[in-house]
Amino acid sequence: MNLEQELNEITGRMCGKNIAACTNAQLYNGVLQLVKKKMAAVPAITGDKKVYYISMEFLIGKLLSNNLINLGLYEELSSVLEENGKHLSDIEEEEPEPSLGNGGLGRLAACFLDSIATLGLPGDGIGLNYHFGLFRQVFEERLQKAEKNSWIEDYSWLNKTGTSFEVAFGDKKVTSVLYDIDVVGYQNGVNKLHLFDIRSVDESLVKEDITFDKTAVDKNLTLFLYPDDSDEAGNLLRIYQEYFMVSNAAQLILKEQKEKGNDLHALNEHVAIQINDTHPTMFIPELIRILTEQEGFSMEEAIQVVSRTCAYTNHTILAEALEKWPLAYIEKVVPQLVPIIRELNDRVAVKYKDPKVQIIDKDKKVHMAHIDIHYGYSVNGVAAIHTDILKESELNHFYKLYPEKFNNKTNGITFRRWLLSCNRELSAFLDQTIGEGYKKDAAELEKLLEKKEDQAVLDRIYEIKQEKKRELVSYIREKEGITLDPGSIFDIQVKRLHEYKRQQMNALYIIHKYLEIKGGRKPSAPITFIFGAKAAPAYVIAQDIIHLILVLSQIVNNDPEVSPYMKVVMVENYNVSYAEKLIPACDISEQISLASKEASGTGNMKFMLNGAVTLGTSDGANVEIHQLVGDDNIYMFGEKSDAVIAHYAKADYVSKDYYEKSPVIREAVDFIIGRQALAVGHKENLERLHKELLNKDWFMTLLDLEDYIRVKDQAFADYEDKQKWKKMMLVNIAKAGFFSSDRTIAEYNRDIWKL
Ligand code: 26Q
Repeated sequence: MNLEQELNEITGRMCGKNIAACTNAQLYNGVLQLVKKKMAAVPAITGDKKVYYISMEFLIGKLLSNNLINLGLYEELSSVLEENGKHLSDIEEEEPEPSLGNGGLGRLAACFLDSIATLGLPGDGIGLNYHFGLFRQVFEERLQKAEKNSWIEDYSWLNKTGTSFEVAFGDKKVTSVLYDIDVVGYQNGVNKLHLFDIRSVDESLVKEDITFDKTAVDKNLTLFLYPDDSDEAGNLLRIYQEYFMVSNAAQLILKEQKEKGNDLHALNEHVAIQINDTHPTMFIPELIRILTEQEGFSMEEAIQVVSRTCAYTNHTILAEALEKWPLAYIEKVVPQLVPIIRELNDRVAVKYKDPKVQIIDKDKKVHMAHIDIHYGYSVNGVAAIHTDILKESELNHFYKLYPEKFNNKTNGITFRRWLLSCNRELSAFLDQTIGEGYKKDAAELEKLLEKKEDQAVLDRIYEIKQEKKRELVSYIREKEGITLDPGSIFDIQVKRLHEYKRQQMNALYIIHKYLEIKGGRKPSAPITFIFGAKAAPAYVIAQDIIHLILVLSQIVNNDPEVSPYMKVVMVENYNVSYAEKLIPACDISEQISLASKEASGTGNMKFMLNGAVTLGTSDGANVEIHQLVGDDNIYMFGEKSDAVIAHYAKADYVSKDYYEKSPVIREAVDFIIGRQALAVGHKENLERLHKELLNKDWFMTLLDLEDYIRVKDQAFADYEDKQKWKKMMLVNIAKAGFFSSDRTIAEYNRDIWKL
């Protein structure tokens, strides 16, 4: 049977129609079944040693297009559909997007699974099967509202496994149910993403406004993913979720190892466990507990083998984001772990007196990262500067104890999704221009540098950008009801809303530009400012920043004097699918975090790969992008991380001084509570934000604002030199190879997992 016959057979069985007669929704279900069948026929990746990547988040995005590419079926299926009057792109729109992650950390886990399979390494993901995942964002009265986002339909990528375990909490027992999603490598075999659910889950617990009874843990445990600032009541539920995940993970891993006949005393020879930030840290005491209570290990033996098996990745240096749970919470949720955690703490206390490295502090809080560092064999940061800061300041007291454990693994992104799938025009052009080798060895993208003087190549890269901008314009017109000019410069900042990422600084630039145009100084080319960002529901100032951006959008777009020169859009419900449309259409990539605060960033890499030029601070992976492309192909500004760290140490940053010194800053900041803004926005939100910027500004927006304005204006002016811009685009694409997650995973394997 050929592909067309196979698909006709499936749709006939599912809905009694052939391909041509199906609706797009019916056809999506048919194609889903077809692809799942094809994946089931691909051999599993096997080997003597296997990595388990444990994570509370796997932000996998839609899977259809990626799986087709990795199976080598994209073109063939696309033609089959065309011949039947259907379009693969329409079918892709039918797929619901699972939102099983907050942002960078979750998306990284998904890119890693793709690369692990593509490199043919045995490695599975282990996480939770949230029914609603992260909330869906809608705007009402220029404020964010959260709605539930259900993604599990009758047909989905989830496969039932029949595996289930018992998990005991202090006050109840639950039974888990395991679902698997196949992860197929590019021209390679299949690994699994294991997602655990509770058998007694009850979706009807959730009310219209997405509130639910937080104490009914046996019904709610897998309903939602916690946004990164859960409230008091949510904290206990978060601990239930974390323990549920790691207890299932430990049971699954031991079951698989026993089935293979491996000796658990030599677990580290057959298994590597990667702990994705501190969220799965309780895996360590849980595995020790099971080995000692059920497998006849002595405490010493269990600690030894676990310490040789577990490795920890740190994704943040924000002190407030490091997990510290009151021992009393853990006692309430999982009393059986408390003696183990105390034992781990006592062993540390005997060896080291420094209070900074203890596991349980004087306030009886458990520092999760400290468990990972003492009882894991590897600690890695996610970009060169981030790892340096961990070693030299944030975790310096640990680095002095265990210098050999610390290592850097600069993040990466899967090129299958972030180039081949989201920008088929560019990847097809690269195929013709430098051959297809870059798909397996991303470093080959550098071959493009040989074409730097080739006018036809430069023109085509620019033309593809225009094409992607036109596509985005029609998508935004349809989704947001806003009409944009594809001839304008597309300046894009998309990422979670956080003060350290400084969306508010971008907003202040927009105010500045608006006032300039009102004053008669028109920009040389029209500019479109695009934002996309979800804010954690309890993060008040983040909500206010969204409000300000939506207010600006209203003011700017409706001002006939200004709107021919600039437009502002904040897209609703920014997610992976939206990113796939926005990133290929971007001219200027905004990466403007306060230096030292963004561990890496991965959006920066996606933009670069698609030919955008970065406007950024010396932070996270921007530093490495800068080194790769050189001064002439990036716009850097702002204080360096040393200076920022010194400001914090001396507590000498006073935002009001910057406000008072600079009329430009003052004018922009005061616009927030000016007549025009208050006519459109809410007084409470705008005044709170204004006050925050003037009296606190913890992430030093005003420190860098003037330099930001200067360098951003330069970038916009340079855009007018088309030839220069095209060359910058080319260099950025050519140098992006380093940021393939295939390179990152090869390094994890070489230095940490040793599969
Ligand atoms: C913690 C406790 C309770 C509830 C939630 C959380 C929580 C959840 C998510 C804490 C942090 C996160 C997410 C962190 C994150 O996405 N970090 C990003 O990781 C990326 C991948 O390494 C980096 O590129 C980014 O720089 C980093 O911000």
